[in-house]
Amino acid sequence: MTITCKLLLENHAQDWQEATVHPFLEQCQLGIIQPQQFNTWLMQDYLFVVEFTRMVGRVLASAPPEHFDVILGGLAALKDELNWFKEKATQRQLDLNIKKQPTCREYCEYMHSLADKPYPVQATAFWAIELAYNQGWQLPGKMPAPYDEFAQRWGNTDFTKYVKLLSQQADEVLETAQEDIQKQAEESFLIVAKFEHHFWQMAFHTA
Ligand code: HMH
Repeated sequence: MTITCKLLLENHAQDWQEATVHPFLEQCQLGIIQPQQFNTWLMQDYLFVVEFTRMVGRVLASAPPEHFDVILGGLAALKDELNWFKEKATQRQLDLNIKKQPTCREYCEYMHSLADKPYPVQATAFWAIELAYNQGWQLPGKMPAPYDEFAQRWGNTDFTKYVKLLSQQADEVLETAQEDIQKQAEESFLIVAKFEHHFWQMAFHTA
């Protein structure tokens, strides 16, 4: 039996719920998140996205040319996103020249380690990382300003379509992957889910 993105979500519904439903997001939706906690998330996520961009560059390097269109679209969006993060940090007078918290650092190290994995594993992790933010920012429902802008960035319908394309590309290569590679893809899904859960939690560990 072949693993698919849909089956991963069904078989690990609890882990995925913890990755995408968190008091941080609920407090954004209620407009009661403490600015210091929001800013902690924002700065750590900028540092994460820098390393995530490098990971996507490595995914491109492993991908068949038929997958380039979607991945290059993702990289173009990341170019915009990195500039947007810097704008948000300037508006909030935040210094992005800070250290990564342990969870952020470990997550970035994990993304680096994916370079040594077969492409189906990389494609599955890539999809899971994007889906976590797509669903995480969408699930709470409409957010008040200034958080609506953040919810829109990852929750908008184009981003949802992009994540769907990522799942199709992952499914396509999982279908012909050997069993142990499928197993590794499943492990990477669970590792991403764990890191995503801890990443939200990091907002409450102010440095
Ligand atoms: C922690 N996961 C984390 N940050 C992000 N920006 C994404 C996923 C992206 O899409």
